Amino acid sequence: MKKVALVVVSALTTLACSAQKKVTAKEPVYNNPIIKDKYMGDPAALVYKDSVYLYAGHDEAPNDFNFYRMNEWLVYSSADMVHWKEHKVPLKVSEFSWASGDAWASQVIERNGKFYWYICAEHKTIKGKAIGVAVSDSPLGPFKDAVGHAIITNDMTTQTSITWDDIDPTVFIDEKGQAYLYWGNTVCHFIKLKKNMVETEGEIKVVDLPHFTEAPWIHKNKGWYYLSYAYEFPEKIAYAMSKSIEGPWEYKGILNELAGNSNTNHQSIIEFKDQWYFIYHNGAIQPNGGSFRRSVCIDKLYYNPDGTLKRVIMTSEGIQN
Ligand code: FUB
Repeated sequence: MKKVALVVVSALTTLACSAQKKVTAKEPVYNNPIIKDKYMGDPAALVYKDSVYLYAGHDEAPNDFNFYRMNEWLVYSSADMVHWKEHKVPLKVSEFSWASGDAWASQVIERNGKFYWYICAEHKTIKGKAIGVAVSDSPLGPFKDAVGHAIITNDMTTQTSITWDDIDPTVFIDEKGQAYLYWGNTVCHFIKLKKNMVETEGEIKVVDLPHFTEAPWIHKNKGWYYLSYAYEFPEKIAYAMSKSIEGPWEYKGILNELAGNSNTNHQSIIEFKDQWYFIYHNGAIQPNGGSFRRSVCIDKLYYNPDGTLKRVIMTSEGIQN
């Protein structure tokens, strides 16, 4: 009898232990890409009040179509960088009467309670890409064309003969209240914006950056300006630093390596609740993801004590709670 009782007790102990193991084993959570039911590229994030708003171009190319098909931009919001809420489509290329298509890279910025959305699209009558601006009273839109015409067109920039050098706008307002528009492909341009945010001021200037392809993004931390950009093609992300937004910029090196399964990478850099984030796209969603069916990912960004940036570590886990 005693022997039977011993066997039963030992079997029960083994069972209890394995049950305990099952309870404590943690399932991995893969938060990258952050949105898995839709393709999108060119993430541009805006921190406003207690939320982050993420704007991206909707990649609508069918699986057998190997170029961009993009007619609208999307917006998502989050209060913790982990859970993202999709909102109604806030802006379509058709809003711009001067544009014929291509909802390429863009950025939204807030000034005096209004939200200005700088976009690039193909121009109907001036051959090539152009930059326009839409405005709204809410970060979620609806956005309306602010001026009825493009503010930068291909005929204004003559450094290269390509017709797609006027793309990828990014805007930054410095501490004196001066707004700057940076943009470009092959050549990186910038110009001042008037306080009304819809008119340019002065002349277009050029920044010389090694292997500049496109996707400039400006951010500032502890007295340093950072100009990150897509480097070479297929694209890595590199960056330069300066004490002034007008330069001179000192090249600092590669910030992010090639993004998986996508020849573009396109970053956005923000600080939210005391943490810096690097937001980018890749072609991770299988089986049909790729350069024209992209997905947005987020990983943390860290600084070295001298202000330079640590190389981004792209992860599947992304941002965890
Ligand atoms: O999304 C179309 C183009 O691809 C963007 O304008 C570039 O930055 C690249 O990501």
